[in-house]
Amino acid sequence: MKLTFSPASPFARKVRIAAIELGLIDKIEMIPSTVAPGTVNEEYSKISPLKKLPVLITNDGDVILDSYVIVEYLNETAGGALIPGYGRKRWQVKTDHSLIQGMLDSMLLCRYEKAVRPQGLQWQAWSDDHWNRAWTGMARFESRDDVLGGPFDIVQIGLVCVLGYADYRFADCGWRKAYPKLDKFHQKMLERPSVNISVPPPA
Ligand SMILES: N[C@@H](CCC(=O)N[C@@H](CS)C(=O)NCC(=O)O)C(=O)O
Repeated sequence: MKLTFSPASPFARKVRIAAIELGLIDKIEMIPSTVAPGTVNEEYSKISPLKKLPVLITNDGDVILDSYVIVEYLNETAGGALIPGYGRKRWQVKTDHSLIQGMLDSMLLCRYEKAVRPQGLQWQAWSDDHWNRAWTGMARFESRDDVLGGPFDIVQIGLVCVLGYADYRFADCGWRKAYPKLDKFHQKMLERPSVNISVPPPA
């Protein structure tokens, strides 16, 4: 299998953590890839018209996207327990993960607004609104003892990617002070080699 990724991507980090935990990491060739919003990037668009990473290419040559679907594929391949297979718990995990996915999307939009959009075209209220979505999402998980102390699954993995991305791109946002339970959770998660090894490198 092949995975397009960048060390900075929280979505790719989610897949990398899952692959390590599922014992599949050695079966995946990592393909460092560059995505550049606002550019044509024809080469990457041959892999996926959405021009987003990560993308998994299976041994049969099938292309799998996005990060949730890739984790689901790896989980099924390994017979893992990162996503419950049925019942109420399954829909709760999928919904919690959707919230995390939306938080990451919003954080990325904030990042692109500053780093990619030309000055003068930037829209502060829009950026503030997206940051607020991520921030209030963190507040939601701060009160979710069942997630913070629950089984290791795609929600815990996704949450650690949110917090790692906050450290990486929004270092001054003060999430640790605002959300002490998330801080404790994050510290505990960093004890896992899969989480520790995938921390984004200094920018
Ligand atoms: N829903 C996608 C989101 C992936 C995503 O937004 N990846 C970012 C990198 S962290 C990207 O490729 N951005 C390029 C772009 O939006 O043009 C997933 O879960 O895989």
